[in-house]
Amino acid sequence: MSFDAESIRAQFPALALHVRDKPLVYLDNAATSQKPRAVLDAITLYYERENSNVHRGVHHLSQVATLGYENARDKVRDFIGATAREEIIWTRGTTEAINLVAQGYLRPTAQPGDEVLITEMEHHSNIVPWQILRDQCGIVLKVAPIDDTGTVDMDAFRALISEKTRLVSVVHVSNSLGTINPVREMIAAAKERGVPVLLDGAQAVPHMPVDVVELDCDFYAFSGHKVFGPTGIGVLWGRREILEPMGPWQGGGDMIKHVTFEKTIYNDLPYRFEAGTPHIEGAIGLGAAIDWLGTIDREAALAHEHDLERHASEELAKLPGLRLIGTAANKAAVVSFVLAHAHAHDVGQILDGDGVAVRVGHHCTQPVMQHFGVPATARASFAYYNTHEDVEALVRAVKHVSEMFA
Ligand code: 7TS
Repeated sequence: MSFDAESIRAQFPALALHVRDKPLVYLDNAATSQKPRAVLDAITLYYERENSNVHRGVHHLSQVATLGYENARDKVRDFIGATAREEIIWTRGTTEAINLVAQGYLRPTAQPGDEVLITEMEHHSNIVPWQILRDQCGIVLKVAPIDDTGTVDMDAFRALISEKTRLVSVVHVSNSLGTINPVREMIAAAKERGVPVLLDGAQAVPHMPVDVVELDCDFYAFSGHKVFGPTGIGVLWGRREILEPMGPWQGGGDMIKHVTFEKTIYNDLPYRFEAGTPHIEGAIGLGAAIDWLGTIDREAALAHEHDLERHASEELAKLPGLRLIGTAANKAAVVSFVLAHAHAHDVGQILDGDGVAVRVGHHCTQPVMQHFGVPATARASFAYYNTHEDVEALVRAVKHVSEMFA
């Protein structure tokens, strides 16, 4: 049975917009996805009928809000195959989740010379937190190189794991290249040396089913807004044995059991890492997004995205002066490219005039741009609701740019 992207599209109000008098062709899903009606309705319902602060409230509304908020945590647990709700920590997004690991897990025990291994294709949010730790504690950042297709050199990766490696932190799917990393192989290599692994799943979770137990990683981070949920909410999953001995990283309400001026007793998991009033409607909205994902055939949706990626890559590669950036054998639905005679920003602007929304720039992966010797790329990134007509509109618009700059 073929996948019915049209029936999915119909559930996303923003996809019916017109931009500059043209029907919107939304191909910026790696930056953020659009939201289905089910998510918008859940957020509206929350504010209309359930709005209250969570935890410690005896009144009705607070109990309803707490229930919705904590139910969403259970949905996330099931969504990523975790075994315990205590392992699901709400964060602002992937960025905050990685910073929590850097500051909450590694910093308290980091010694000068301890190593963190990443890859050359990381998003800045999986580079800079370790550089901050380097300035704070003298850790050493090791970087596994990529080749010219955007594939990690696995021999180099293995060779970079040493007795000083404290953590391997790698992106599951690259946002600027689309590369799907061989994370099972990477995790096995780290585990052989007893090294824990953090996966940045920001671009994996929106496309493929993820099971953290099956993956055998130790931390997994993702953002709600890239997986059809709201902005400002994300998740850090951590193995309970690792989280349990960790001290808090931020202090405030909710993360405590008892406070006196002399001594404070910190709360249990997961609340110990969730100081302050949380993003209640964000959690509820993400829970609704997970429910919504449960209504679609994700295997078929993933196959559909692969078709779109292949279609776009094949047609774009035919255009004179166009160079695809990121041609790994195993790729998600992200197509980055540069044109010989037009800067990426001009490409983005002209495409916008044709109603086609792509992202242009370094995509918060400046080392990737340095590797390929380009300042920026134009990037089309697909979601389940995109269609082959969207691909054709993209190709037409890029041809239009080529003609203008020929
Ligand atoms: N990791 C990866 C692989 C990402 O793609 C992003 C965001 C992040 C981490 C950070 O996520 P956040 O939700 O905390 O900001 N990537 C992009 C992008 O490609 N264009 O805009 C944001």
